[in-house]
Order: sequence, then structure tokens, then C-alpha cells
Amino acid sequence: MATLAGAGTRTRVVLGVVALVAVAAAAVTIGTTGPTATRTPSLPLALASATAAPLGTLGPPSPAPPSIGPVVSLMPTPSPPPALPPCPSETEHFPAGYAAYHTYAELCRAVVAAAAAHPDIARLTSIGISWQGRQIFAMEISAHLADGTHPPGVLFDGGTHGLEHLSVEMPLAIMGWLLDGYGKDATVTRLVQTRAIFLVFDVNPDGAAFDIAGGRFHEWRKNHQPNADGTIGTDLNRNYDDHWGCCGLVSAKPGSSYYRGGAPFSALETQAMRDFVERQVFGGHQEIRAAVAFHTSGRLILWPYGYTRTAIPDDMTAGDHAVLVALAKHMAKLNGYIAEQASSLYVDSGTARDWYFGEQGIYAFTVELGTGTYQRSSVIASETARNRAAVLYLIEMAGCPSKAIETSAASCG
Ligand code: 0X9
Ligand code: ZN
Repeated sequence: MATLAGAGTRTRVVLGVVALVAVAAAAVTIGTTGPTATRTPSLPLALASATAAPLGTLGPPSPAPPSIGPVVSLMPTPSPPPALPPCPSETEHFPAGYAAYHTYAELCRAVVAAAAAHPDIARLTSIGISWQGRQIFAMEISAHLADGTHPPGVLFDGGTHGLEHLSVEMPLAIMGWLLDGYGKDATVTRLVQTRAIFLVFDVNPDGAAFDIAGGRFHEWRKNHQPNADGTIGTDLNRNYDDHWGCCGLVSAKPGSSYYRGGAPFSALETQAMRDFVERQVFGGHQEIRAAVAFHTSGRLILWPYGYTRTAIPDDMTAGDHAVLVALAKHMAKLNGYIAEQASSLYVDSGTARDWYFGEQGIYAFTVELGTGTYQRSSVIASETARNRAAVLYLIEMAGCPSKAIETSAASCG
């Protein structure tokens, strides 16, 4: 019998309070970049000075209209999120043979166009700004964008590591399946009508841009935030606040490719992810129930934890472990990947996946796409398509993840 109680539920309740504080802070500090770092923009000001537009309606309250009678309500009217700045003109390009991968400018144009074509079910926002001033785009796809309800959520993110360009194509592919399939494909239509699907296309746009600077690859993994010793970059997948820096393949040395950062969430990009995920807590419950962080490579589905080789440590219930394993194994059946605990590959700590599960109670996975780091454009269609059924399955299961180990949906009400 699965219990959704345990570490996840405990943190969900605590985070409900945290989220309320965060929401209040967001209303007055919208557009600032977080408490633990300051940013020196090096991109055009039009980009760098743009405000971070959170998902939902966290903008500052509208000014009260001139009073011509009794005040009817003191509730502030939420304003729409600020408009996104225009997409930049092209500043980088992929090497020959890789031209179908999206540069930052192409990604921007693609997501802006998709959202404009589907305003009823797609909301595009920026959840924050990278160190160099690029937007971190998020899209919510749901038929419930405007009705104030919060259907079960599922999150897919990509691009955490600069060099892993295929992982940016995966959320873009999911966007296409959902937006193009709505009203045409019965499964897609039902999922969009009953879920909130969140896509963060490129968590680390500076890393991706630097990786292709000059039209060649640089094997660049980290973000582009300078360190005190003159080196550049934090490994964003070591910078989350779950067993931060504790163990495994992680480094306290700023020059390392696995640099954990000066403190948990010291990177602007992980701060943006943290704040965005925490904003999805409503009534003390994290509405995102399942998540995948896409990376490359290895055709693997990795369940938590990575920080320990113990299968069920103290911060995981046996029930939650069973759900994680069942979800991962079923996805693996659908895409032909290997499913295993993250630490069976190697131990690491401070990862998004461990934070999603350990601190937010989200059934979360790392999916390592493809068979190599720099796979040519020709693999994009096939490698993304082979994940379609697994992605749709996880979206479905987000409605009641414990169904993965039960025949009855009783535990989800
Ligand atoms: O090391 C990482 O951050 C990820 N792998 S990658 O090759 N994309 O860099 C995640 C690895 C999954 N976690 C563990 N193996 N512990
Ligand atoms: Zn990676």
C-alpha cells in the first residue's frame, strides 16, 4: 500500500508556509534576481533589464481606481505578468551538422510563436534571468489557465548542462505534441484538459550559448556566473539545496566542472527554478506531482536518490520508493531505456531531481537522452519521438502517481 506521506508530505506542508512568504516577497521584489547573488549584465540592456515574469498572477497589485463611492473590496486585482522583451537577433550558431538544434534566439522565437498561436491553452513566461541576462522561459500548458483552479501538475525541464543540447529539444518536442495535438488527438486533449504541464525549456541558456560560441563546441557544462577566484561557472545540477555538496561527484573547487557553487542556490538559474517550483504550492500542497529533468546521455531513467546508494534512506518512505520505481520502470518499457536508481551510475548531490523529490515531494526523475553528447541534428526527431509515450504516461500518472503500484485510485480521492 503506497503512502504519499513521509518526507514529501512533510516538506509540502512546511513549504506551503515558505511559498506564502515567497509569494508576498515576489509581489514587491518582482524583477530582482534573488538573495544570494547579484548580476552584472553583459547582454544588451533590453534583455538584461527585463523583469522576471513569474507564472501565474504574482505581479504587483493594480493601483486602486479613483474612488467615487464606498470601497467595495480591498482585495488587490492581480495584473497580468509583464510582457516579455523581444527575442534577440541571432548571435550564435551551431556547427555544421547541428543546425536543427535551437540557439537561444531560435528557442525564443519558437516558444513565443507557439504561445501566440495557442493563447487558450499555453502561457509563456520567464521565470528568471540568467547571469548574462537571458530569459529562462517556462510554458504552462493547460485548459485551466484562466479559471483559478490548479489541476495536477507535471514538470519537464531541459538544458541544465550547457553542452547537452538534445535536452532542450525534448521540452520543445513536448510543447509541439501538446499544442498541435490538442483538439485532434484524444489522449493529448484529455491530458491538456485535466493537467497543468510545465515546460522549462532551457535552465542554463548562458551555458548553451557559450558551448557553441564561435560556431564550435566547447564541452561547457556549467552556467556562466563568475567565481571569486576568476574561474567561471557553477554546475547547476550540484547547486540545489538537497544534501548540497555532501557526496559523490561534486566539487568545492570553483574551477571544477562539477563545482557546487558557493552556497545552495547561489546560481541565479537555480534560484529561478526554486522560486518557480515553490510558487506551485497551493493550500500547503505542491501541485507539481511528477517531474523529469532531461539530460544527455545514456538512454537512462534515474530515480532518486543520487546522494546515497541506499535505496530507501530515512528521507524516503517505502511507499514512495515503490511508486518511483514503478513509474520509472513503466516509462522505460515505453521508451526502451534502462531504469535504475541514480546513484547506481554514480553518487552525486545537490541535483534538481533529489531536490524535487526530497524537498518538494515530487516524483522526479533524471532522463539521460540519446547515446552521446553531441549527436547530430538528424537524431533529434527519433530520440524525442521515442520518449513520447513515456512522457504522456507520466503526464497521465501525475493525476495519481500511486496508481503505478495500485489497481485502485483510492489514495488519490
Ligand atoms: O551528473 C549529472 O548531473 C547528470 N548526468 S550528466 O551526464 N547529464 O551530467 C545526472 C546524473 C544522474 N545522477 C546520478 N547518476 N547520481
Ligand atoms: Zn547533464
